[in-house]
Amino acid sequence: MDQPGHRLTGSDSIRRMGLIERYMDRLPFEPGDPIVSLNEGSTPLIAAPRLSERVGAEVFLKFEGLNPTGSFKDRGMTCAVSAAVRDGADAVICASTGNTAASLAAYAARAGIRGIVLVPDGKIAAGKLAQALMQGAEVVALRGNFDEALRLVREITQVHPIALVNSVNDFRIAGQKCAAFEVMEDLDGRLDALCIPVGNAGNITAYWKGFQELHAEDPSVSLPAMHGFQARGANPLVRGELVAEPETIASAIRIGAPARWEEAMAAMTGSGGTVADCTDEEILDAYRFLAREEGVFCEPSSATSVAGLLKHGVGDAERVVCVLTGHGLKDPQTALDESPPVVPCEPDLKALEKILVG
Ligand code: AN7
Repeated sequence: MDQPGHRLTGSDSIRRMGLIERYMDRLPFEPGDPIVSLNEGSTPLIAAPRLSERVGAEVFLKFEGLNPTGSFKDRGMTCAVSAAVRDGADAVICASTGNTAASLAAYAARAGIRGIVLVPDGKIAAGKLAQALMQGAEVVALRGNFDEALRLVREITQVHPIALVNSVNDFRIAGQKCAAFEVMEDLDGRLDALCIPVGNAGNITAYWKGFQELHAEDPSVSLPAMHGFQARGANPLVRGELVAEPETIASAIRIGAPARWEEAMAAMTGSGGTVADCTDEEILDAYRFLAREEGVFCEPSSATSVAGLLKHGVGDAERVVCVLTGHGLKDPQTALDESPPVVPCEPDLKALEKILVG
């Protein structure tokens, strides 16, 4: 557009761009492809001064809760749904602990195609269920866990023409790797360690892929150590064996059979990182700490990256990024359960003064 006033320059235009448009030269898309986007990505990297003080390193939070549906899943979903539309699909499906379901629902709505999600009955946070339903997905509540849901969607997509958009789909990984590009752009290519929650192990796989790509092109860009953290009750990578009945308050990562197992382990060992776990109590402590001390409200599963950093450390890393994968509003019930009660007050000044100043 040549109209005056409609010209955007520099970072202004980047913020208005969706992920595929911003990184098209690094993604399996061509100009002219149909793009299904909600302007995802370009999330802020927020300095965390109190956390930095506690761990004795410079720590930043990659707040993925600020994506369009409130989680990092939107990065992979813009790619997976765009590719499905390019291939002529008229339906997409996923198994989900909640966030993938919410994201699929939004992108399927945007694309005008059928969206179907299988979620573990009673085990997904209220905000995620509300999103999936409100955005018109067909929500199937499975009497089983995520791992069983993933097995079923793999099976049904073998025999019916429905596109599978779980992170077993490589377009998901391609989209999610772009978060690594953003981090390195914001930090001028210097980062020692990345802390990240691990569930189905797609995201850690994607970040590692992104970091490796940048480093291969320009060896002066750091290859950070990848530290993956799981919940104690859903810690197959820590135990080295499947967990048949995973259980944790961090419902997003209540997964016992991660699909990207080998790639995630390769990321952690190949980068000189670690895999370790945190108890639900430690995760909730980090969740409250982030909200109250840093002013950043993420969902419990996301706080696992910080819980892991606080518990296990990251060696002598000087500069650390913790990925906060989803927004706190996803799970209002846990927030209410973990907070003090409201203070009731009659509508008069004396009553209010009594409460506030004693
Ligand atoms: C907030 O939505 O698996 O290791 O079905 O929602 O890439 O699986 C969610 C995963 C971390 C783990 N934090 O990422 C799903 C789903 C949040 C998440 C993870 C998830 P992966």
